[in-house]
Amino acid sequence: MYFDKQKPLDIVLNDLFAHYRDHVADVSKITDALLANAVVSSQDDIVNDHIAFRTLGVPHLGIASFEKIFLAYGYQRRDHYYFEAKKLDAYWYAPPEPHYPRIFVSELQVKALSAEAQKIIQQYTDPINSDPVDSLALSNGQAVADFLQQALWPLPTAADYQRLLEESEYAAWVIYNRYYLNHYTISIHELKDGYNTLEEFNCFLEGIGVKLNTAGGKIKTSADGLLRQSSTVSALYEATFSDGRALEIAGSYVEFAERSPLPAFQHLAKDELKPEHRRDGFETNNADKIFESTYTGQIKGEQ
Ligand code: OOG
Ligand code: NI
Repeated sequence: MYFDKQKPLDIVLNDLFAHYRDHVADVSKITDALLANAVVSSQDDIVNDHIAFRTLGVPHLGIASFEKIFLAYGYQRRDHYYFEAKKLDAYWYAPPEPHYPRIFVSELQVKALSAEAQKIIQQYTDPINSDPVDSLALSNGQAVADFLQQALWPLPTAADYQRLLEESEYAAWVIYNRYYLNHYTISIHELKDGYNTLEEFNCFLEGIGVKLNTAGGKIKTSADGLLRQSSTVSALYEATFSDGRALEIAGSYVEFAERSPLPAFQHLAKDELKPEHRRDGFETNNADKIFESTYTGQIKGEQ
């Protein structure tokens, strides 16, 4: 996907994507259908709008720790978002060069959870008494890629996972899935006619049997109307817990974003439009619903 074998950022992004594609069946299913319909001629033709990660807001972890990796690679922190009901904070990061994806990183406000849920999380994270990113050689792309697949805390018990799930689906997701890539995002507006609106693309996705997140409607639209997003719902994966019990739990999903030209550039012809002419950033109300792509209600279709 990213080709400069010398650059740590390229190594990290390629490795994250390789693990994600191996794990999330919808990734290849969608790429293969786009290839079969001659919408793209390889995975590399698909523009990755952004990738996303989830973190726990406890000492030495959370956004303040995680962001160091991507700040070192030239990413810049931009807007803050707050999700009151979900007890989450997030920032997005602008890439060092336009061909790299934006990054969206969220963090659970652990202190806002019940004492019991806080205790469960702390039981796993308390032994971490220094920032794990600080001991990483960030110039070594493979070391960072390996770090992002590594467990920083012990595997939870099934009972702890289930207790967290009752109170915060996000907390349960992170305690098991850790820093795994939460989603990559196909830039819909970059595709050819017939596929480059979310209405058309969602119709194509449902035609190949992909299940979409319906929270807030299948298409989530920003207040200015210029950022529209849809996403799949996570599949269920059999996960084995530290007590040997197995449960079906949520993993990662795929997102689709359509960014329209900003008012000042709406007169430009299609072939004159560059990424910088389009709506940038994220939208709290869209994101709030996209988080639910890993929620039990969406996965089981209860809504
Ligand atoms: C992130 C949800 C928000 C977006 O593009 O607004 C998001 C998550 O599920 O962790 O991806
Ligand atoms: Ni996203």
